[in-house]
Amino acid sequence: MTQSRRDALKLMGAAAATAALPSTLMADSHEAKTEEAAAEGPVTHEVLMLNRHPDDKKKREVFVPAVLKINPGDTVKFVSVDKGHNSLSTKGMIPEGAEMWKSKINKDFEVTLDVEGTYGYNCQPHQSLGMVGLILVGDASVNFEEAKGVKQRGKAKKVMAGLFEEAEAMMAE
Ligand SMILES: [Cu+2]
Repeated sequence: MTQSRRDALKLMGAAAATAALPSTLMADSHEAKTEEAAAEGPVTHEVLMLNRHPDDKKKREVFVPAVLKINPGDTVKFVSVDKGHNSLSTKGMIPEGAEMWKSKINKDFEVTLDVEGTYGYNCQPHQSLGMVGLILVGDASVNFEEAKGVKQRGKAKKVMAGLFEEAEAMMAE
């Protein structure tokens, strides 16, 4: 073997070791997080129904947070902070075997999500104004592309596209 080839192999080995390191660490921390969550048991996450986004007053009629990542068996509580809103699952945007939901306007509402996948929902009076949200339950990839392909109305088209981008980033973490 020539010296330069040996050096090249050494470099490749070093590169491979470096590349392997962060993903190993990530897998470990992810595992630890999952175990921790499992040990805690199911939890309830709040999604606020608001007339204006607290960080951006220009954003009107919003769910906060609009993208939520939870474990299967967790509960999502939609909190009726401002009047005139509700939450209902969007047709074609929940995984197979999951149940649709629809809450009453001006009422808090809880839904427990046991089936893994991506869930899209909206506020009935404000859907076309872009009041929509996403919940990622466990392995959200199950129906992610299918949910992403569902046609959105009015302003929801742009908002939902942004939420899917956010969700993709969260899933890559
Ligand atoms: Cu609304």
